[in-house]
Amino acid sequence: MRLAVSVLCFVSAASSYAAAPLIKFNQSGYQHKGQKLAVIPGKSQQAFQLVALPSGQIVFKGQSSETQLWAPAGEAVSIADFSQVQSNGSYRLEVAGYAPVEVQISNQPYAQLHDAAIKAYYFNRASQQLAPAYAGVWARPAGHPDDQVKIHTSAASESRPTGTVVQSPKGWYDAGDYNKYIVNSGISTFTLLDAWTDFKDFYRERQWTIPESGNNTPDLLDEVLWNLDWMSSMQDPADGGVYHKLTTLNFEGAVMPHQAVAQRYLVQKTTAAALNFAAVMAKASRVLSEFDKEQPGKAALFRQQAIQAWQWASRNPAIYYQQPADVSTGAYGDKELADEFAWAAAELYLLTGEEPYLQQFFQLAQPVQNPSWASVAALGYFSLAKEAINLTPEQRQQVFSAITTAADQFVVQHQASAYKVAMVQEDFVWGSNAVAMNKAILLYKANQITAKASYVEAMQGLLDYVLGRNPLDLTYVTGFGVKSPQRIHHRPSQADAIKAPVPGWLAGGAQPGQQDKCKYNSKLPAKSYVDDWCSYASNEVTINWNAPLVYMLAAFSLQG
Ligand code: G3I
Ligand code: 9MR
Ligand code: CA
Repeated sequence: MRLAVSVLCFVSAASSYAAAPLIKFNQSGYQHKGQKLAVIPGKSQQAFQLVALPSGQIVFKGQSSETQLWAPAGEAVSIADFSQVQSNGSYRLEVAGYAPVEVQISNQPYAQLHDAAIKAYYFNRASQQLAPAYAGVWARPAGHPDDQVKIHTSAASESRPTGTVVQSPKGWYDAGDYNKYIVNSGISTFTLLDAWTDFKDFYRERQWTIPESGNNTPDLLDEVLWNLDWMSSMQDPADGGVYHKLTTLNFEGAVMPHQAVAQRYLVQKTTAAALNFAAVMAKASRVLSEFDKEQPGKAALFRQQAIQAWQWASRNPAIYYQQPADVSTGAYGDKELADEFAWAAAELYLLTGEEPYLQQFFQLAQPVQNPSWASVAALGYFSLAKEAINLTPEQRQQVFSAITTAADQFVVQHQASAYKVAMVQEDFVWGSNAVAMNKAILLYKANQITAKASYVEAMQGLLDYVLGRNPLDLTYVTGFGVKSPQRIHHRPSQADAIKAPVPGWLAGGAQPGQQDKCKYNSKLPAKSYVDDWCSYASNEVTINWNAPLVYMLAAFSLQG
């Protein structure tokens, strides 16, 4: 809405803002054609204006909405909508009584951020030196060769008794810790492979200076292969079972990778690991079949491994992860495996074309929920919706509406929320920022099925949220925005001599569990975040949280 604002008095002295709350906006910028919202805490219907820089010309005047309460943050806010401004450039957003903020509008506001978010995986590579040519100031020696990993008692078998030494190199460290967990690696790898599937044109030529840049495989797939090679080594060739994790007995201290040298173990084969592995390897095999010349033999190997893992899981359908008494690292335990079975069945159907897998998928008929490491039903629907060409019209309808039904709920949440963000109280769990990004993926998928402006607006709202339009005025990605996390729970960032954290990492985000018992400033769900090394429950970074961020940034970059 355009308004004549004659009574406005824009205060300019910085001191007058000291106590005032800040305008919340997407600190990475807005896409020229997209929706552009800022959040103004406080009174309803505040006059605002957008001033072009450096000219100083006023290009838009408006009035914010009625104030509404956003319960997760206990904040009353109104929305300033300046979507009508579509010319690329820098602008100052001014509201009387608030510190003005500088807003960017461009075709590609997220391309650089995308490259950093995917480069984060390179920074977390195990078994490889990070050379200055690729890692800059974050160069470091190689850590964790993982060429002498021991079989833990929980994983002992006839051909590999306790203490057997095996090799399981490469892969990405899970997070701020140095262990490697199949279930979490799986969803991360899958999401990146899915980004390849959905945004091939974006990725085919795109490079971000990794050792493999310039070979004939796209950088995205080179990066993913670093982890696939590790995952591949986590299958016991004797029976097809998959070890749940490769880990030290306890978390290492805040030291660099090469200084974290405690013995590592392969721990317990589980059904969840086998199914997750089967799904990811099946998808990987299909993707890599296009690159058989560049990556000889991988597609065939991964195909065979996927099938063997599925067969193991079918013979052992209820082996849940049980943390051994002498192990205290991440559990990633999950006792609901119908979703893992359904996802793996969908991927194996797409790999082999064999009908019984598809029947199994529909028999399990899992409702679509927002994906997370423990809840993967949606992933099978995503793959079928995009790639199953032989579904009956009824089956196709079932797959499509499972996705759009979930997305429609997110749209309702978005529209009802004062912040115009589809995040409700229950979404503030460990890794809430990834909840936001996974919701955005689901909305993107729904929009591919039935294009609707409301899907795109809700996606943008979630991206805005992690990039600054949130109660903490924070871009949750290291190295970007006006204000971003400085003290992430990430061992290399904590232990190196470099002040700035390793860039491109999405912090876990606000959640009221506060399991780390650090000193928080608020108990409110959307404000329960502390930028401190101490806070592994709100300020850690992980591969499964960055993956949906990478996906969304690619999605938005392609639109520009
Ligand atoms: O499953 C229950 C659910 O039934 C219940 O309603 C809900 C209420 O809080 O809790 C659910 O369990 C949660 C579980 O995640 C599953 O979502 C736990 O409360 C919560 O504490 C748990 O958090 C996990 C955390 O490890 C602690 O185990 C995170 O999802 C997971 O991302 C995180 O992963 C860690 C690895 O263990 C180690 N590496 C770093 C990584 C990130 O911090
Ligand atoms: O550093 C660990 C982090 O990577 C995990 O996500 C987190 C939860 O499992 O645990 C962290 O380790 C902490 C341990 O659980 C308790 N003592 C303090 C450790 C962090 O310094
Ligand atoms: Ca599950």
